[in-house]
Amino acid sequence: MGIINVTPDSFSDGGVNLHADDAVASALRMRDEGAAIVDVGGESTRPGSDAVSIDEELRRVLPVLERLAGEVPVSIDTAKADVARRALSLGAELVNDVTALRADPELVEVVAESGAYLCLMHMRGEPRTMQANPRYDDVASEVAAFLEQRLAFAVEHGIAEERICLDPGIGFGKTVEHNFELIARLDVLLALGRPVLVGFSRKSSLGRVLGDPRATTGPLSASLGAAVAAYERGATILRVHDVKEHVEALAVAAAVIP
Ligand code: 7PJ
Repeated sequence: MGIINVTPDSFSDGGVNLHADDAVASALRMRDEGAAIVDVGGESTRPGSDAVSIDEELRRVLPVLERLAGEVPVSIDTAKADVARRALSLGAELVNDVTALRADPELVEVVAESGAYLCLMHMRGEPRTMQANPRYDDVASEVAAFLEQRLAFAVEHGIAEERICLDPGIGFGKTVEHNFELIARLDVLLALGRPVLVGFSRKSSLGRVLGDPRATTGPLSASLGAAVAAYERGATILRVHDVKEHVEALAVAAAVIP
């Protein structure tokens, strides 16, 4: 899954795809490099970020979605029912909601009626404050219990279980140690019986593990290490910025992993 942030302030690629022309070109390049889907988002959810209005989010993503329709499978990264509805009508196939259907009570119905795929992600707290001292007794079982509950909620509201993938939410209300433990213990999430998506690309925990305690991003080399480790532990969807390099690294990992 290639990442297209149509935002001025994303932590890792803020501004590069803010103009529709650039976002479309990036998405088509990612497709050509081997991405199975591109995840288009108009609201930054990095730590400390503020929400954007529906109008602003639509203004950012709709021109991009219009031009990607029929060109590449699209995921819409939004927590808003109105944005998802418009995106799905333009052909988006998956709704990536980092709030796991908690922010907008209408989103569950929009997804259920459309028959779209859905990604449910774990987040502790909200983006503005989530990195302030997150604590868990057992991060893997707490994240799994949350995702199990959100999966049940989605299914109760008419979304087919076969259409749902689960995501530990790397960096969303977690310390460096929590993020790595979640990958080490990915089997706890896989036990829920759904595909697992991991998004570690360029995240600050990678830079911190490499020795910079104030890192706000991580390098490509470290992103590739995290993606291969997650894949080896059973993740089947990797959300990444650098598609070509990840496709190559994962192709090699796939050649040695049964
Ligand atoms: C994630 C995400 C993630 C899912 C972001 C960034 C930070 N959606 N949206 N999983 N991270 N499903 O662009 O890397 O880890 S925002």
